[in-house]
Amino acid sequence: MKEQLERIKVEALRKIEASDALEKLNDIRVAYLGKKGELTTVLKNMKNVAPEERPKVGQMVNDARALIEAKMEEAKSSLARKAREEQMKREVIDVTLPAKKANVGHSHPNMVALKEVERIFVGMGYEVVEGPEVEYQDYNFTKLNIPPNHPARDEQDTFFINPEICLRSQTSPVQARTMEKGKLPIRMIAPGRVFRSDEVDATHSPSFHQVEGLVIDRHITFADLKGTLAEFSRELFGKDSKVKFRPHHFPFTEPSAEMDVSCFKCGGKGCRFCKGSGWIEILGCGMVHPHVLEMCGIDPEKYTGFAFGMGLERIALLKYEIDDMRLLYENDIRFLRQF
Ligand code: 2NL
Repeated sequence: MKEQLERIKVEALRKIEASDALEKLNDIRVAYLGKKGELTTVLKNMKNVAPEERPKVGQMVNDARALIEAKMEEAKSSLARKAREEQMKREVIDVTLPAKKANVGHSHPNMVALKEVERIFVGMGYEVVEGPEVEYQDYNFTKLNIPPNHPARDEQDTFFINPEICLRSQTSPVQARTMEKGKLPIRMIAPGRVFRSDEVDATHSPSFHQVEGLVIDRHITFADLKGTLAEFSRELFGKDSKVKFRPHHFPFTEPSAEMDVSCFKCGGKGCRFCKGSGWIEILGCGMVHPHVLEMCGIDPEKYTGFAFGMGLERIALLKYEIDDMRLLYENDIRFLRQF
């Protein structure tokens, strides 16, 4: 009996020592201490032991059980500790590593250019006004003195939603709406997206952006227009920038002109950038047609005004020396980050 107990004890302790996983320890517990385990079997066989020996053997069984249990607990906590240490090694965090940068994107060149244009006009006391991209023909054309059979209304140029409603082909309807409100004087710019049925190429897109401007007050003359737009050019392209006006025609202004700025690359001598002319066309402008004032509820006998319009993409391409408008719509962050 004694030898059997000793053998069980030694064997159990050896197995505990050798076990490298919690599940194995559990198997050992079942094999030795469980209901049908070896130590339990010894107790069950107590009837074969001489009565006077029984307390002593009982004591030995209990001692063996206590020892095995203690070793088992020890092995268990040592295994748990090892497991935790390994986990810590695996999941180590190096707090000295540089942080991952958030991918924050970049302002679009159109918006960089628009902020600059807005800064200049706001500095001269203008308000920035926005309006709907889907417009009534009435605001997009009629009130701007573009008569019903004018080619600009043609399906080829304008996207129609239905016979009365279209995608605005210019931001002028925003000015028409502002004039109609009747609060004078007006000093405003209207930036925004406009739509024309154009094929995509290096200088055209069916959706692009405009900034139009409008000033209405008593005694506004073409001199105010020239002075304002010359100052705008000096702010945008540098203080040595010169402007010139060429007669032109728009239905909504009379007289009308296109304005060129002296080439800011060559100073006007002529280079590849200005195609040798020394001048770069940047906007259209004119004195608001009396008919337009009338249709928008303003008395042309009392008030006059000037207006202008420019393509924002054109300004961005010029200012940042980008040679293809399509680059502006790809939104490749490596491209955008340059501006
Ligand atoms: C261009 C020319 C222009 C206007 C836009 C305007 C607006 C009202 C009344 C009168 Cl409400 N005129 N806008 C005037 C002249 C030229 O744009 O080449 N834009 C890209």
